Amino acid sequence: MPRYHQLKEILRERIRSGEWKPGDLIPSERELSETYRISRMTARQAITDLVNEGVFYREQGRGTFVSRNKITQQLIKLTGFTEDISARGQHPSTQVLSAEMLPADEFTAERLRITPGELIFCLQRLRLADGEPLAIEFSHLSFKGCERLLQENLEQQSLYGVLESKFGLPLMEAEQELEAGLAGAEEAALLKIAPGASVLFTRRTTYTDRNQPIEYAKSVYCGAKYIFYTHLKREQLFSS
Ligand code: 16G
Repeated sequence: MPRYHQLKEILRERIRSGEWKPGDLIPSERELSETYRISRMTARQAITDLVNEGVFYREQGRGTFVSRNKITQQLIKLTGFTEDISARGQHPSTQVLSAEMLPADEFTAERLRITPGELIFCLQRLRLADGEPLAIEFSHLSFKGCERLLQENLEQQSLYGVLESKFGLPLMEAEQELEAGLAGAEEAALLKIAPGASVLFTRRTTYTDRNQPIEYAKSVYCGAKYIFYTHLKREQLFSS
């Protein structure tokens, strides 16, 4: 395991154990490099990664702190809810609202590149972190044998985990859209927010190998609890 990776795990553990609380200032790169006998470059890389993952945040001239209640979903690597929440040292949980085989409507069929009316696995879940509702996710899955998902306990297992380890379907990439919106009465009740509070609607199509769409998910995230983070690089137009 690379050293910066090991350091990331050590730092995460300090949050998980409760030693570091949201808002706490973490030691500087220099202090970390001395404590763990690593280079400052390695310490910097670990901290930057954890900032990108939303575990820490930086304040100009003040230092790096443990993130508060907002969850940052990074839009760089393809990760699932369980991974995102666990990476922050929080406890993810799920309530399955419905799980059934239903005929695909035209729009979903187009996303999943199947014929409208084909039976797909439809899963509606409430996602929580440390018992607090964060998102409602409505996943539509289509692959050979997807009805076997009906037998899986998706309150105790991660969907991405089941797809990859039990069904042998690697998740390779995804396209995602975000749209601002307001919570309707039903969403607000599930998310324990006021009707009309701000939410983020996301739509994600996830692909397995050979560019085959496997999941089309529509989600509603609590606007006040989420930050979506991405890292942009300017394209090098001219070579110097
Ligand atoms: C994310 C995905 C969702 C996927 C879930 C898997 C978005 C918008 N959605 O929440 O499509 O089903 O992760 O999480 O990010 P799981 O592996 O914990 O079940």
